Amino acid sequence: MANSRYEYVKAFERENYLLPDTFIVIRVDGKGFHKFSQHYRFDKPNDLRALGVMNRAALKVMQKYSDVLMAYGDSDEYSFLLRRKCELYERREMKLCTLFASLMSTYYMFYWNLEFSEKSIEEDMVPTFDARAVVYPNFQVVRDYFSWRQVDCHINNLYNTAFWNLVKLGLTPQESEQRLMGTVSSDKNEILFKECGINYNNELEIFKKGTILVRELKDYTRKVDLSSRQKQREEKSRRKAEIKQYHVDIINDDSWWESRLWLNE
Ligand SMILES: Nc1nc2c(ncn2[C@@H]2O[C@H](COP(=O)(O)OP(=O)(O)O)[C@@H](O)[C@H]2O)c(=O)[nH]1
Ligand SMILES: [Mg+2]
Repeated sequence: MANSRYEYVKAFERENYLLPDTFIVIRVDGKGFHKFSQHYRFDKPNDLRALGVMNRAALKVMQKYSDVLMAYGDSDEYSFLLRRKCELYERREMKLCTLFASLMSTYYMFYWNLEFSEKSIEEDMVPTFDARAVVYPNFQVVRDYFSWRQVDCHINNLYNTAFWNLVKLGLTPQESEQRLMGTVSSDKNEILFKECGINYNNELEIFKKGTILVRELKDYTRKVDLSSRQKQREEKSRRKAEIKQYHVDIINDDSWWESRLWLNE
């Protein structure tokens, strides 16, 4: 194949190398999960087992790539944080995005069939995910990024919880939508409490907060100018580190972040 007269076509290829020394976040999102969730009859507003499938797939991706230090997911999306010095695939955007999207799709399918053996995936309704990569210049923006996703989870979940509970009370979807139009958070809490007899605080944390996966490095201390031996050792400890799962508020909890300074690396 080498040096054939056709090889000039290679010169048309383009590659985007993500900016060095910046935090990379790759977000995957299920394609058409509105339909997918209807087809496979997800519980409303949240299907705990389907969320479990998402979490297992994301965990598997994290186990595969030690450069992923944390991930956050809710509904049909997951965001993966890659460390600043990550050199995976020379930081080639297309490689990373296509890989994360296809891994999520195949692992999702795999764990779905384990979890839901009574309704395995049909060929005309397969789970697929897209992916995008964004680079962030400092850790404050990274924190704000995850806050943005968690706020989104909260807003959607409060709305969906109120919506489906009104429907359960006998309202049509249209009436339920009307009832919630123009309401703020406190109104929705009150509707849930007074009309549906539900205290939103008692809803599952995984629904309200989403899921945080963290690679927990033990005995971490910040070091500068690592030798290549030290870098190898760090890489090894990242690979061996336990990945823990949380459903907590990461928006306002400074100490949560401060006790995980390696995320900052
Ligand atoms: N019933 C139900 N639906 C879900 C659940 N998780 C995700 N979905 C659906 O998936 C959609 C995901 O949102 P989005 O990505 O914007 O829509 P998409 O373009 O259809 O994938 C939601 O709007 C819901 O319709 C769940 O746990 N239960
Ligand atoms: Mg989607």
